[in-house]
Parts: sequence; structure tokens; C-alpha cells
Amino acid sequence: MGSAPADVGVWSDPFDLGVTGVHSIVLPNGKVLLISRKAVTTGPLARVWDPATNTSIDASHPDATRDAYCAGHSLLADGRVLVTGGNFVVGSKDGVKTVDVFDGTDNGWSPAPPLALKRWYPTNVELPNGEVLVFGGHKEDGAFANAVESYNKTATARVKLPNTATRKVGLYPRMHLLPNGTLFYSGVTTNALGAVGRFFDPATNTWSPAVDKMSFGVRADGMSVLLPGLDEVLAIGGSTLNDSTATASTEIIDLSSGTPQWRSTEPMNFARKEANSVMLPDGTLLVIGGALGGGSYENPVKESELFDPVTETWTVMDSQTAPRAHHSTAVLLPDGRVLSAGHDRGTMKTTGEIYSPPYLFKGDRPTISSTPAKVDHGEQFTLETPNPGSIERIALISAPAVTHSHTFDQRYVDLSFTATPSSLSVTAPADGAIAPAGHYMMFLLDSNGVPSVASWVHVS
Ligand SMILES: [Cu+2]
Repeated sequence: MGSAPADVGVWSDPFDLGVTGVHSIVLPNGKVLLISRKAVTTGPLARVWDPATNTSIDASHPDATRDAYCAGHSLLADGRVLVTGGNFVVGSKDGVKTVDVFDGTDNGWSPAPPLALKRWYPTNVELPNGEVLVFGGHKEDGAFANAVESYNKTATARVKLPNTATRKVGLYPRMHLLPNGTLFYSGVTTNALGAVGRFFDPATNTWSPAVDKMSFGVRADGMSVLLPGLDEVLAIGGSTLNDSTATASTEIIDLSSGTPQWRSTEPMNFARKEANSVMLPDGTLLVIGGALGGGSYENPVKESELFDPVTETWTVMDSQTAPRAHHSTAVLLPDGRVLSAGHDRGTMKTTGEIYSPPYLFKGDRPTISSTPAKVDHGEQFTLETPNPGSIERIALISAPAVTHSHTFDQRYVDLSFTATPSSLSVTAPADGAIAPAGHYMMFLLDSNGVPSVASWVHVS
């Protein structure tokens, strides 16, 4: 493997975003909502960046007393962003109950019913019916928010789930929706909590007994990723204590097995925590940034690496310029490139960098001539493309919403299709457990693994 862009991709030079991307959310209009943390940003706390023009505009909450950060955030079924909890005060670990909805069509904020519990570092998860559960976080420093709350599909109503749902799941608990409609809590969290995974059943609001314990143990500030196929979760890096050095180890659990068990997989080439992972259109996973530690910013890792879920191997990719560890983010853009931002320390904290993966240097890209903007679950639809016979894969990727090494609701859904001489006949995801209602980037891939630019498709 050489160092040419076709082998390792290429990172751009850093450029100014005007804000530190502690939170990065790709909106259904292809722009990116970036939210910073007070004390590291002078000026607007939130901006919307347009990759097409490389310009950004102020998108802060008009009421500065509602300017939260270190919140949970996910896209609602209608494409607006539900921002839950977080905090207001610099250096505080006290949560807030504030919940707001951001609408990318007018960059406006509107209030939603507040949380019952204060939550700093909560996780949002969309269910098959479009409801959003909110798990975890701190109420105050050291006191965890263990009850679970639920927002309806439009975030106009909130209920607290019965006590059977209550469990200490820590800070930004990594939760994944499985094709059977249950949630998997992998045990990976932002704090050094534990290593035991469990299933949560939203139909009964109950937790299963322990599924298995990660072989490495606690992976504080590690990553947990639902792989394409939606049966396997990959746990990556992290550290045993928040202030200790990171591990390069990784492990996989197959949740379709009757007795799921973690098995160790090939380690990364670099130990890292506080890193980010980005599901790419070809089904590989790009890991970006992070740090070896001890602390959250120390000894940043500049080399990216790519995980191939088929061969379960890691390959070192191009190196970026800026450190991207604590409070950094990375998201897939609809054009198949990747934005890396954040890390709220140092001279490059308001910059972004763009990565062009190897597949952008392997010849012409397939194109989507036309496709419906909306499809129903299970619907067959026609996708027009100039050379249907060359298409080998069609993938939906959820709009990324990233903070603290976690991508809320991240999923990669393969679509089945048949080619006719003039078009593709494609089947939408069967139901909301495969792909909860919302906006997805749809990519075509040819036999070289080269992706099209995405078309946005609303699935409901
Ligand atoms: Cu934070």
C-alpha cells in the first residue's frame, strides 16, 4: 500500500469554520450544524456551515440563556434536530432540563417540553415508531440521571418511562437500535462506568440480564458502532480510566447469535480515545483523531485509519494537521467526503479539515439521475442512473449527529435492488426497526466501490 490518494485518501489543510465543532449534525439540506462550548468560543455558539460554498452563518439560539452544549441531539423523523439537556455553565457538570428543536429550513430554534430530569451528556435514540428515548447523563456532578424519558415523534410531548426502565447507564451511553426493535447498550460510555452490555426492550420498558462483558473491560471515551448488516457492534479504543492512556484494542459482538459474546478483533494501528468514527458509503469505517492520553487532549493521534468489516482489518490512512481529541467531531458529507472539526483547545480549535477517501481517486463516479424524495417502508421505487448494470450496492446512511465519540442513531442500511436496462428497481427498508423514519443519504456504488454523490431520501 502506497501513500497515493487512491490508497490512503487525502486531508485538506485546516480552514476556519468560525466555531468549534463540539457537536456536528448533518442537516437534510446537506449543511452542517456546528455547536461549540462556552468559554472556548467568542461570538456565536452555533453556526451552520455549507460545504458547497465553504461559508457559515450564525445559528445560535436567540435566547442566550438557552444556549446549551454537551447535550444529546438526534434528528427527528421530520428532519429537525432534537437537542436534549446539556449544560449552560462553563466547567459545570450539572445538567439542565432544557430541550429545544432546531429547524434547518429556517435555522430557527423552538422550545420542546423540558426533561423531567436534569441531564448533562445524555443519549437520544430514535425508536421504530419515531419516538425518541433519552438515556443517561448526570443530574449534578456525581449524581446520575437513571430514569428514561420519551419524546413523541414531533417532540411536542414527553413522558417519563416506568421505573422498570431505570438503570445507571452513564454518560453518553452507546445505544444501538437492532432489527428486532430492541436496543443494545454496549457498555461503552464517556465515563469509566462499566463494561457490561444489555438489551433494552421498548415494548416492555425492561432491561435484559447482562448480555456479556467487553473483553477489554471499561472503554471510557471509546466508540461503539453498529456495523452494516445491523447485527454486529464494534467497540473501539477508549481507556480504562478517563485520565489514563488509551488502548488500540477492538472487539466485536454478534447480536444475532443466541448467546452473544464479545470476541477480540485486530487492534488499530494507534491507541486512541476521544476519537470519532465515520461510516463511509462503501461500508468501511473511518476512524479519525483522538488521543493516546493521559488527559483528554494529550498526545493527539493525527493518522486516520480505515476498518473493513468484511476482512476485519485496519489500514492507516492519510494524516491530518490539527489535533482532534476531546470535544472533536467528524461527519460524512453527502458528497462522500468527511468533515473533521472541534477539539476545543489550541490555535486550530475553530478549524475544520476535509478528508477525501481513496474511493474519490478511483475513476468516474456513478450518478443518480432521479429518485423519489420520499419512500415508504417496504415500497419498491425506481431510481434512474445512466448505467444501471454497473451498480453493485445501494446504501442508506442516517444523517450523522456526532459528539463525544458517539454518532447518535448511526446506521448503514443496504437496499436490495434489481437492474433493468434503463433503471434500478429498489426496495425501501422493510420497517422502522431497520431504518427509523427520517432523512437518509442514499449512495450508489459501482464495482470499484466508488460512490455517487448522495441523494436525500425521506423514509417513513
Ligand atoms: Cu463535553
